[in-house]
Amino acid sequence: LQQKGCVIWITGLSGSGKSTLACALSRSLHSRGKLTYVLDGDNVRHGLNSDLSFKAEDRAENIRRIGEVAKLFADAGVICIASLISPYRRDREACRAILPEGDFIEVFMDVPLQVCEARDPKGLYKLARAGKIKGFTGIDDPYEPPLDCEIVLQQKESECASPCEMAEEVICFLEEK
Ligand code: GGZ
Repeated sequence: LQQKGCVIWITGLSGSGKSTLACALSRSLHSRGKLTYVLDGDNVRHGLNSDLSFKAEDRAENIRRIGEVAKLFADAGVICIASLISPYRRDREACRAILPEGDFIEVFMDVPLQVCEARDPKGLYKLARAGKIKGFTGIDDPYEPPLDCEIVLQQKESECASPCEMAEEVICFLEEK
C-alpha cells in the first residue's frame, strides 16, 4: 500500500454540511485510488458511543474516542475522515496532539447559524427552539470555532460551493503537503 495515513477532522454546527463533505471527499479520494474511512459522529453515536449524551463531558469523551479510533486508521495507512460537531477547541486540540505533526488536518465548516437553522434537515433546530431538545449546539450550547485550522470552508446564503468543489479544495491541500 503506497499511502500515508492521516486524519481529516471536519468540525462545524449541525447542518453545516460536515457529513456531505465527508462523503464527497471519501468518494473523490477513492476514485484516485486512495483508501479512506469516514467516522461520522451521528453514526458512531449509534454504536461505539451509544452510552454518551450531549453534555460537555460526554461530548469530550465522544471526541476522544473518535480521535483514538481515527489515529488507529491513520496508523494503518488510511485517510480517516472524522465528521462531528466537536464544539470545544480543547477537545479537538487533544486529538491533534496524539497524532504526528502534520497528520491532523482540521477543516472548519464556517456556516452561519442562520443558514444551518434555515436548512434544518432533521428539524432539530426547530425542536431546540421549542425547548424540546436541551443543550443544542448553537442554540443553548456553545460552539468554539477554530482559531488556527488548516482549512476554512465558508458558506453564505448567497453563494454556496458544491460538496465536490469543497472536497477538491481539501484534496488540493493534501496534494500540496
Ligand atoms: C448537537 C445534537 C444534539 C445536541 C442531537 N447538540 O446534524 P445531526 O444531528 O445529524 O448531527 C448532530 C449530531 C451531533 O453529534 P456529534 O457526535 O457530532 O456531536 S459532538 O461532536 O458535539 O459530540 C445532531 C444530533 O447529533 N444532535 N442532539 N444537543 N447535536
